[in-house]
Amino acid sequence: MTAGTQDARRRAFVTGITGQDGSYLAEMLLAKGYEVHGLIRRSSTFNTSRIDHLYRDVHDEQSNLFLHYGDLSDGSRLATLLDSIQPQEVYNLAAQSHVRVSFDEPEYTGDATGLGAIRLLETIRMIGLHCRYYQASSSEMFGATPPPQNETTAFYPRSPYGAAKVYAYWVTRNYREGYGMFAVNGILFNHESPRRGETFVTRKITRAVARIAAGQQTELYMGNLDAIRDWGYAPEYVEAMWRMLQNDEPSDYVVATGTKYTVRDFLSTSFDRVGLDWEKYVKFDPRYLRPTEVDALIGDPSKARDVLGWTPKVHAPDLARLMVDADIEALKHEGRPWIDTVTWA
Ligand code: NAP
Ligand code: G4F
Repeated sequence: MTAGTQDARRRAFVTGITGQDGSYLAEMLLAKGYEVHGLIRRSSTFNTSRIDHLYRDVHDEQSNLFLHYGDLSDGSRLATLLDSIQPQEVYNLAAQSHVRVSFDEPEYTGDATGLGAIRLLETIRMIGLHCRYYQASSSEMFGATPPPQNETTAFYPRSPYGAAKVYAYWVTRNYREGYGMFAVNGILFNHESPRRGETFVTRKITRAVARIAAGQQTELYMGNLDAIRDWGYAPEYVEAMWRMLQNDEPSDYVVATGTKYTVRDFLSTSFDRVGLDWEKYVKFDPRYLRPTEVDALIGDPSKARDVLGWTPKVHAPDLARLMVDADIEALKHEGRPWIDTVTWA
């Protein structure tokens, strides 16, 4: 079957499909019977380890996942792809998503994370595509504004990444209000999983805990342990993204657990899981500090609960434990592919 065949399956186009959220979203959409098209970057090494378990050869009649080379910096490629695929749902998850890295690569972050959104929106408008558009907005946009944060809280970004996400947020609203597009912002607070990138703080911790417990590492260098975050479980958060696009009206939603946990708390729970005292292993390294820090993010997800019927089940302590367990399991498979299993409703 070729891409975009005329059968009744709904078609979704997902940018960032090789990332944490993209992999769970693709998995969930496939479980719901969608035909999924993902944008992947050409790389000299394989970059699809999070979705390899979903992929079937394109010559397979049952294939319903299609991958296309492209980049959010390449507007003409986005136009060609969207015009040929004609998806009913577009999820823009691609971004240079690392806050610390955005201080090193501010211009590129603005291009991919900010301008990438307008390239997609303008393509959709220009080719007259009738689709629903999801923008991966972020609690990082609230930055220095104190918690709790909800849909009406003022933005005060504290990084080039946060500023780029504010731009993408506003162009999404502008295309909704100006052109009547079904375009929504999911303002997601930090969400984590065994598929989280290894340099984000939770995964850095749980991976180190597994390696220390196995005698493969002796210390862990960290930055600011006082930061407060509202950490949830990524598979639950991609369900919220999908619900936003199924609702009758387009709107913007905060997705969060409403609970707070410090980096220090996450360290303590993670080391406790293997019976170790974190203070014996963790050392400070200023290179992990940021020029401007976001001290506290705690979301108020009332609107997502009331309008979308979405509620989180996994909270930070359980999340830390499940990620430690997964990293211990992954260590046993080191050098061979391993992926966590999720049961979809
Ligand atoms: P992630 O794991 O870092 O994945 C980012 C994805 O974007 C990867 O597939 C990456 O491709 C792709 N990408 C990066 N630059 C690109 C470009 N120029 N063109 C095309 N693709 C590009 O991020 P995530 O945690 O899944 O987050 C998904 C989205 O939600 C991101 O936009 C992020 O900023 C946002 N968000 C995340 C959180 C969170 O806590 N996870 C919270 C709020 C918002 P490669 O695999 O080739 O690098
Ligand atoms: O895990 P982090 O790097 O995530 P951060 O900066 O909160 O950003 C993540 O969440 C955003 C949503 O709010 C997303 F939009 C964004 O794409 C990304 O997914 O850092 C969390 C906290 C920070 O306060 C940081 O300073 O942990 C602190 N931290 C302390 N030591 C560290 C470290 N962070 C990292 N990455 N590495 C450390 O060694």
